[in-house]
Amino acid sequence: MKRIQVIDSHTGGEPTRVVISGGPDLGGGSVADQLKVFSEQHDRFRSAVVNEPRGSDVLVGAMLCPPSDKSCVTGVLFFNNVGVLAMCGHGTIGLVVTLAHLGRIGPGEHRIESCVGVVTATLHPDGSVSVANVPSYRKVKAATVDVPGLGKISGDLAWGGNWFFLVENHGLTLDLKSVEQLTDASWRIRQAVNTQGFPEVDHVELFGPPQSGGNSRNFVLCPGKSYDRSPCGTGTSAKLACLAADGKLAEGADWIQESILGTKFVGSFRWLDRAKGEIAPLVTGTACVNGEATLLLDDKDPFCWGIR
Ligand code: PYC
Repeated sequence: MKRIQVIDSHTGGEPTRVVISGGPDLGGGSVADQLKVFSEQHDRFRSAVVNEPRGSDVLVGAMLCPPSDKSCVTGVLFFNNVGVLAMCGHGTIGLVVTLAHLGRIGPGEHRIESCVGVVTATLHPDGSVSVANVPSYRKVKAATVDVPGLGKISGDLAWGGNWFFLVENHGLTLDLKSVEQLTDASWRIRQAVNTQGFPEVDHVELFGPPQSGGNSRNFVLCPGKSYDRSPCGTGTSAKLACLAADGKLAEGADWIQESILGTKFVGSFRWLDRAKGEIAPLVTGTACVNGEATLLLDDKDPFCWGIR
């Protein structure tokens, strides 16, 4: 019987399950090296932690691992119902609140090594967390793809720690009643984008008018076909890169991104390289710890390694 200690939290409604102990030995090295070993050799562990019957399609896992950069408080690997994630903004906020809950960190700045670089998270005295995310940029402006059932759809391709296709003009209403339709449309868009020149896109982000006092509302479809209940930290970073490139948001000004639930992240950016359109995004949000558990992995359980 294997025992895995986890702490659950949610960030604006989007869950994170942090693996505190009991994970596989990944052999050290950089977090990118460890992620490779994790994804190539321990995929059933990923599934056991986040998939049914212990988890659900929407759960994001975050496993603590040793950082190669010793200035970091920890390394972290992110994963979901279908595989590994390069970076996760809501998950980083959940991780920081979890480490504070465990008494491992207090208010202040904490460096965290992800597989795509070191991010700096600030735990504020009020419990909110700001994540200085990896450099973000727009790769393609207004790419048009032909989407079966939807026609021609135009969107921007941007990196914010994951690859996003960001769409403004989709003709859909961003509310919870429309989640099935939004999921179907976003999935079709992703398939079209992937087969029409942009195979790297893993997330689709639809935008609409704000409904809860923010600047904009989004719907974000994740690689495993679940939607992000939070405004998506990496998606907000990609959005900031597009706003910066279009001159629609000034350096240092706040952008309040609402999720499909109406929960909010506050984003802003600093230019890293204006000529290349590269920004340093800062995303602030809150998370609540809502569970402490020991997962039991018993090989006699027919669904020990999750339903996949
Ligand atoms: O917050 O970056 C994020 C994220 C990615 C996938 C789900 N949430």
